[in-house]
Amino acid sequence: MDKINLRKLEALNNQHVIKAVEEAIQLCKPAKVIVIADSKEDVNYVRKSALINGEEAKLKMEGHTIHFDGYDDQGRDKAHTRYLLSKDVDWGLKVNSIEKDKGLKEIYSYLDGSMAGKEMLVRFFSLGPTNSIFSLKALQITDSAYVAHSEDLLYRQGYEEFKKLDGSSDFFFFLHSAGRLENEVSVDINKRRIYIDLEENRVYSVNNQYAGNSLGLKKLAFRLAIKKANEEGWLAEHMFIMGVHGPKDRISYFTGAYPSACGKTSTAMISGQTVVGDDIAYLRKIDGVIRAVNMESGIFGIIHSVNSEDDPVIYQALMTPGEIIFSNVLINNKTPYWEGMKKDIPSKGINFSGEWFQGKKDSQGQKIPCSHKNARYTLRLNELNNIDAKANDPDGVPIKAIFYGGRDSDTTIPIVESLTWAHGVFLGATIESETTAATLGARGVRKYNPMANLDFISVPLGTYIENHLKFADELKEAPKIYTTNYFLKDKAGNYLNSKLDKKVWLLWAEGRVHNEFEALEIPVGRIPKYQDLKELFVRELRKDYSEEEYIQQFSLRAVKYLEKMERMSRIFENTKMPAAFTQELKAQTERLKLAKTKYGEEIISPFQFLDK
Ligand code: SPV
Ligand code: MN
Repeated sequence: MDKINLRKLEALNNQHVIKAVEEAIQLCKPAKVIVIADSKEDVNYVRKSALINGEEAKLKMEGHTIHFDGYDDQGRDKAHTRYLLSKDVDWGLKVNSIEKDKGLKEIYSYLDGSMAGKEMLVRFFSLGPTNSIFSLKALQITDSAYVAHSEDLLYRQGYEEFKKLDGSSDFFFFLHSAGRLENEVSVDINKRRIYIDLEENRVYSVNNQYAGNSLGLKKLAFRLAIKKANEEGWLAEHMFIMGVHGPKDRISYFTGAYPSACGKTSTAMISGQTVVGDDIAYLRKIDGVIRAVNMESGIFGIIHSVNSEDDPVIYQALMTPGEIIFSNVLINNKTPYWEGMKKDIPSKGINFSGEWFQGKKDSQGQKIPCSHKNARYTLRLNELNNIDAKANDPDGVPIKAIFYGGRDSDTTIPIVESLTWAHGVFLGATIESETTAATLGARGVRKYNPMANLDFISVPLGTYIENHLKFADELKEAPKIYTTNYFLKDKAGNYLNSKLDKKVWLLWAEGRVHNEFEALEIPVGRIPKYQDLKELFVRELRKDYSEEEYIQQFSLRAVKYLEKMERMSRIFENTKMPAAFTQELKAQTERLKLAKTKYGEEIISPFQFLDK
């Protein structure tokens, strides 16, 4: 490290930072160390480095670049993401962990010399708006300029924030090395490891580039934040935050947790609404009100099926000059193409498999699509024309409602309001979703995913749920809680709803929050009344909504729901859960059984409940 860089580091007056950097240098043995502060020149340096070292290449449109991850590095590697534990923990769910000394020894051996001949970038970020009591601080060390550049787009600058630490060790630390590269992608994928030290608030990640594995600040910081939040009585959640625009300029802020690829970003981007964040929220109780901030300031979004009809705001941004990283899409003539963009796709180009041509097959004989299903775009929220005016407010926004969205084809009603806060926590804790391409492994398998957070919960499940239950204590008014399911199908396998219908569910909930609609109480919660939806469909989508559609979508699939309750009972059988949670599970099961007996049907029309 030369004098200039050393001085930058010393100006922070923080021995813990210096020690972390020194240890990383000793271990990774970089050729050079560059400390990046908040200045434009420093940030520019990172952007340029990614182009010079070939991790990114310029595209035709000004500011756009392409980055490729390795063929086998296209999603989060759950199998090799582990907690380092020095003692046994009764998690109450399946958690991937490794004995700490053993894990450290292994990952140190992979990090040893991993930056030889490369440049080490030292970066400081704020997780959440600057000057905010919500926010945490993060030190990222990486040899990947792509990683550091992505974090510029996704997080707020934190060098000046670190000065405010006053020498304390209250920051997260992330050490990443892409490892050995060939054609600019990590090649030692069999040695890809992501190890999380919850005791030291540190994460080590090696031999990978896919942002969900490599960017410390995304899902890795999130795991550390969940633990911290639990200890301190706030919430760190896998949630969007959005401004829902009701009648007469009224804005009600909602958050929503959805497993990967279940409609979280597309809900946050519903037309006519404004977005605060699309992935991770920090929530606190302030003066009896739940307020939330986006801990990020950009979007790392799935590009598959983004097109001018279904995602006009994002599509528009992707077609406009501006700082955007495309990853794992098809490039032809320096222009990006992807599946589902509803444009003609060239028959050849470069994609995540290298030279690509229409009909190219993988080693299993499967056709390789032009873009990976988990191909992504990375951009700052302020590139979007629907960014909310309060997106960077250090006080956050007051939350009126919480959505929990799953993905199933045959059980959950499109939108249901919880009966109480505790019932809402129960609904969130029992989300199921059919697996998608955002993680490596088989797709379409139904998986239980509490609060869409299964992959990230870093405290015992019972403790995590207890923290949620307690969060409504001492509130002036608890937010209403909803579950959604955009993925119901008919017997022939066709979706029962169009992609746009979620706008109606959202605005119905916004009206409910302000006591503008009545609801129908059924065993699993409260659902909309037909007449209200009919009017909303005309108002919002100029669409005639028939009674048949309503019955198809909002009937109670009692047997399917009971099967789900059974699955949940089995899951929680041997888990220490809060009494209130167990009570909700029992009560909902009873209500379902009663209804099944009373109406004598497997599927009960909502109109039957109206008649009661
Ligand atoms: C998700 O998969 O939930 C994402 C992308 O938001 S990742 O960075 O992979 O977590
Ligand atoms: Mn996510």
